[in-house]
Amino acid sequence: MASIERTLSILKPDATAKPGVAGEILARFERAGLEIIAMKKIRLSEELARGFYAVHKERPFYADLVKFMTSGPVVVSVLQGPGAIAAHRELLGPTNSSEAPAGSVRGDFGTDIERNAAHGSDAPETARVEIAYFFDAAEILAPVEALT
Ligand code: 3AN
Repeated sequence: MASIERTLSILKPDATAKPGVAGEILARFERAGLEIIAMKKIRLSEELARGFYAVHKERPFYADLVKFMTSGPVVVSVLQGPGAIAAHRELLGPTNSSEAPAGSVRGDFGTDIERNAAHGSDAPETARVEIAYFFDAAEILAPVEALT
C-alpha cells in the first residue's frame, strides 16, 4: 500500500477559462481517490507567479509562462491520498499537451507545453514547498497525524 501523501494541484488559466472544465478535472482527481483537503480560486499576481516558477527563471520561456499564469484565475488545491504525487501526475499526463494522450487531463484540456491545463508537484519535497507557498497550515483540513 502506497503511503499517504499530499500534493499541490493548480488548474491553470486555460482550464479555468473553459466552462465546466475545472469541475470535471477535480472530479477526476476525486474519482481516483485523491481527497481535496484545501482549495481556492485566485488570480496570481506577477510576484506570486514569478516566485512559484523561480526555478525556471533563466529559461527562455519564463516570461511567457508568468504572463500566461497571471492571465486569468487559477484553482489551487491540496490533494491527499495513497501515493498522491505520482497518482496525480499520472492523471495529468506528460507536460506537453500536444503529446499527451486522450483521457489524460493535459491531453483532453490543454493545448501545448505552456497551455497545459494543470500543474502537479513532482516529488515529496517540492510538494511540501509548493503547498506552503499557497496555503497556511490552518487552511488545510486533514490532520497532519494522517501523514506517514
Ligand atoms: P511539469 O509541470 O510537468 O513538472 P516542468 O516542471 O518541466 O513540467 O515545467 C514547468 C512548467 O513550465 C510547465 N507546466 C510548462 O507549462 C512550462 N514549460 C516547461 N517547458 C516549457 C517550454 N519549453 N516552453 C514553454 N513552457 C514550458
